Amino acid sequence: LIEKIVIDKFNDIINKASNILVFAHKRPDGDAIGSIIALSLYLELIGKNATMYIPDDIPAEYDFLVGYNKITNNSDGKYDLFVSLDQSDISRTYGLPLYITKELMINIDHHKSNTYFGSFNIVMPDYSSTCEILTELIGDKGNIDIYNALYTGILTDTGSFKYANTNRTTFKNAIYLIDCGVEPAYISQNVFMRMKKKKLKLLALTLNTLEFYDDKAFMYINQNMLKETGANMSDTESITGYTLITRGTEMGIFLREESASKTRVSFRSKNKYDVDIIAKEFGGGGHKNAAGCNIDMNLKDTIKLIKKEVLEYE
Ligand SMILES: [Mn+2]
Repeated sequence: LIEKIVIDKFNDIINKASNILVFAHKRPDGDAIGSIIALSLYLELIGKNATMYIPDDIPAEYDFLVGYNKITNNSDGKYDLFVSLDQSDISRTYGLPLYITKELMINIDHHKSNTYFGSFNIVMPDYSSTCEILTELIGDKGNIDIYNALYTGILTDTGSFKYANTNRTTFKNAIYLIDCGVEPAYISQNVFMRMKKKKLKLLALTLNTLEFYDDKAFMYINQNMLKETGANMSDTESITGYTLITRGTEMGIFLREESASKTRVSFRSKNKYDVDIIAKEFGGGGHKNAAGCNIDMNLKDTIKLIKKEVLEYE
């Protein structure tokens, strides 16, 4: 449980602020989006002006959440407090106003690689998700829109309670949200059973690229596949998990061609491997079971490089 002294200080800081920018990382996932929406709606509920800032496209599967349409990539304005959510490092924030300073920044996150860049840091590596931390911070002072967003982040960051980050506390907090009115099937069906047909076609093409080496699986998306299906990069966020679904696969590597000279690499693992260590070798990071990095090389060469590195792991 988060200590009362931490919750009190959190409340104290937000109570003193009036215009608050709440932001999360590029390529936002369900936890980034859920936490940004939940906290912003909560701040508005207690009479603050909150801006939800994500400098990127927002995956469509979360459009059922109240507040989704208020997420903006425009950070112009005057703020007296910044809240960073689900980000291990501030360098992922791209395009934030230059006057942003450490003195006015709350940093709420669950990445163990967090660099404690805020003036007040609530970093809980044992928690499944940033939304789970917010569940305890907000407690019974929320409403159903807030609780739905929080449950969405817990659900997606745990892979529907499948990943190794799922523990007793995770379920306790999920049950707390259910007691507050969240209907699990409503969230699951909205997140996982409303896929756009072009995304399903992209998934089919992507699965065709799967290659297996012992207990490791490689999969990629290139720009041609996006063109062919009409899908876009924000449709590819949730595809990563498919690298791990086969029997005997312990590590999944998913590569996305961002441009002719930039490739995004996502790593996933079950229990055997700590992919955070691997991602760090390439300047990235994340968690034991989910991490990523950017490589300034084309897709083909990146695949070669990563294979060379990763196939040595036992
Ligand atoms: Mn997260």
